[in-house]
Amino acid sequence: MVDADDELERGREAFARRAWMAACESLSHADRAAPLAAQDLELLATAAYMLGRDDDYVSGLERAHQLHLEAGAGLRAVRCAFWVGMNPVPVVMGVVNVTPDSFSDGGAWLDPDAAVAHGRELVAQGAAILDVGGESTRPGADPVSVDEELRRVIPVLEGLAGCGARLSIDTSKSAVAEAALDAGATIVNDVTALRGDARMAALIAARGCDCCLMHMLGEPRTMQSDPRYGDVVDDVKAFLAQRLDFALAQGIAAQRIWLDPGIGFGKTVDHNLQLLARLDEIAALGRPVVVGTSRKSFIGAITGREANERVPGTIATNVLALARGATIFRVHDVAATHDALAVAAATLRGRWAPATTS
Ligand code: HH2
Repeated sequence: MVDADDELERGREAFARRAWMAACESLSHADRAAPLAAQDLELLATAAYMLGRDDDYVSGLERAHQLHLEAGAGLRAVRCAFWVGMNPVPVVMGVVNVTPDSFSDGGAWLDPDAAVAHGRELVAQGAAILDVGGESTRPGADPVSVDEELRRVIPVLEGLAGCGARLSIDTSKSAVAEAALDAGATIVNDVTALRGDARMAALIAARGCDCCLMHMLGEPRTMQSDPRYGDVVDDVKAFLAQRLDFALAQGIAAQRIWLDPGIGFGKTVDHNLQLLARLDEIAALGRPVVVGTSRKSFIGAITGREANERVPGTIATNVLALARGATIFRVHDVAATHDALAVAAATLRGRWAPATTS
């Protein structure tokens, strides 16, 4: 005897399968039919996934991602990118400050041998980039001459050759950037976003290296005295869009440009938090986003912790930044951040790969 419940169940399954198939057909024909909204594409891609049609799944989500980006819907674009594996593995940029006065580790790595050993240790902990700097940007820091900056950073860059990570030079001076590129750096991290030195853009264009363009209100010496914005996220986004256009006009290739909201650079605690909460709007500019929250004072303001006790706060901000589309994470505490980001990225994707380092 046929069980009526079984038959009903089989009928429902067949109906559901036909519905999914029809949805997948629409996905395949979406180019020819009326354009689909991004959220419809997401649904159709889900249908394709359930039927094991991997190509339709990927192409549907890629198109949804693009439409979300065009509509400025950063968080939705980020979500599609994670599902389809378009979001690259998070990249940890370890900080190597060769300075006497950096806000959290000033003087610790002023000796070149100590700085090189520290950099190599950060690579062993998971840093894919080392950001070497010879001038502190903390509020009130004294300016450093070109000669002094060169004396600090060049031996360290030379000593880090072959360390297994890409080398970045954290400078606003084209003469320092040029010597650093000659010494093996392939990234210029310019906290003035090409506004500090008129020769910087042409140098980066000519050398074809990567560059990070960061937002800063005012200049380091005075930037924390009463910073004001209309809407901080809108203002920072407009600034970065304008600097991106400038860099492109100067001949720097789009794929060489990274953007950074400049956490702590002319921002109150609230400004920093709003930028992190709405980081997906910066990611919607379509370029890799760098974030530098590491040990910064807004974490101290919230937790009451000293700079060297701000690792948990740093991790919290970086994990949330990852979920909002950031890809490069500039930190002092590499081992802990690397592990947190690896687990967070695997969770966002719903997939993982075994660690290659112990
Ligand atoms: N923050 C600092 C320095 N450089 N570069 C980018 N792209 N983004 C940042 O957020 C950023 C940066 C400040 O941190 P630190 O280097 O540790 O301090 P100091 O400037 O005092 O050396």
